[in-house]
Amino acid sequence: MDDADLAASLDLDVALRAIGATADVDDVDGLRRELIGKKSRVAAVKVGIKNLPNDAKPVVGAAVKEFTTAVSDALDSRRSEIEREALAKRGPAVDFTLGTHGRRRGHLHLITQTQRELEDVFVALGYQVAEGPEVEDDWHNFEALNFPPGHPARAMQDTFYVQLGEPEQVVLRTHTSPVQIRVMETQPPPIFSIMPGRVYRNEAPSPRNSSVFHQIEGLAIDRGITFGDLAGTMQAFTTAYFGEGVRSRLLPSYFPFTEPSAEYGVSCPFCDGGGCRVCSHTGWIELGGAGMVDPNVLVNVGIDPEEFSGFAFGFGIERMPMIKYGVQPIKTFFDDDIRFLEQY
Ligand code: FA5
Repeated sequence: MDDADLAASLDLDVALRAIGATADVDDVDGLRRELIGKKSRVAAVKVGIKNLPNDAKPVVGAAVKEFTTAVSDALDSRRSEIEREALAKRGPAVDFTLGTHGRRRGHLHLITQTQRELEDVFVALGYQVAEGPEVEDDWHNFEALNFPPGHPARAMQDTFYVQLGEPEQVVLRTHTSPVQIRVMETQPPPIFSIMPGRVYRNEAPSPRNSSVFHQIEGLAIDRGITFGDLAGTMQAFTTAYFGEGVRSRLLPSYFPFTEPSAEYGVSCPFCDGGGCRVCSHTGWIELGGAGMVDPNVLVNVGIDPEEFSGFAFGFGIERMPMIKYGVQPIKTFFDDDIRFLEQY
């Protein structure tokens, strides 16, 4: 058989029937090698073209091209067809997308939401957020804060002791003020930090008090910080959190680690200071403590009180949504009742 006969022997119909009869992708790949591979008949014809008379070359070349293209296209589409059939046999596709699909989405707990709102207000004023441990030593929770052993002010914060080391030396922190000490011990002034977190007190639960609750502490230390800066910061916070028209006030108070010390309160947002049940008819709501950092505390952490001064404040986080949304008693936050939690 010469090359022209060979070209004529490239029977496309036979090839297409064979392709149509394949059962799986291995059959298709095998047939591809057989029909248009290196050792196929069409490959031999292609090699022989150069020996043909000139007038036969384009005719045979075109026949080879037509055969190769048609067979290759038919093999491709048969292969896709087999793959589609195999996929269809596997049954419906499994949807791995994590979606809600009719289930209700959860959200952050009201206390976490409040903590983040408070953080946002102070971060916008230029404060950084710091954290400290909930299991604390006596130095950070009390002594460095000017509560020496036996000091009567320790009784202001009934303490849970942890049985570790020397007796009564490891406590569940009773306030977030020990984080002030930790920040000042590790960072030189200027310091503008807030310190939110969970605290513990060994006290009987009441509508307003819980043995586990949250506080947010603030600390500003720099040259020339005055009580006026504290008052201005408290008012800026009050307006940012409670809105225009709510006033703040600082009344004389006592904390061992601030001098002078103040009680921070806001005019009742419900009665605009006129007196109502929420504010016990006083027109004011007490939110926390504040004051100028006592020079002894600065000395305890190695900051020169002749050069630097500062203020600190600390308020209860639960008190904020209790006022804003009228939540009572405080234990409502921790009952895990979804009907309460999903409202906020
Ligand atoms: C302190 O804890 C001081 N460390 C605050 C402070 C910081 C003063 C910096 C000066 C400078 P006090 O014990 O008053 O202070 O608590 C502060 C606030 O925490 C209270 O005003 C109240 O809002 C909240 N709080 C206190 N005890 C409880 C409790 N058992 N349950 C819920 N909230 C409480």
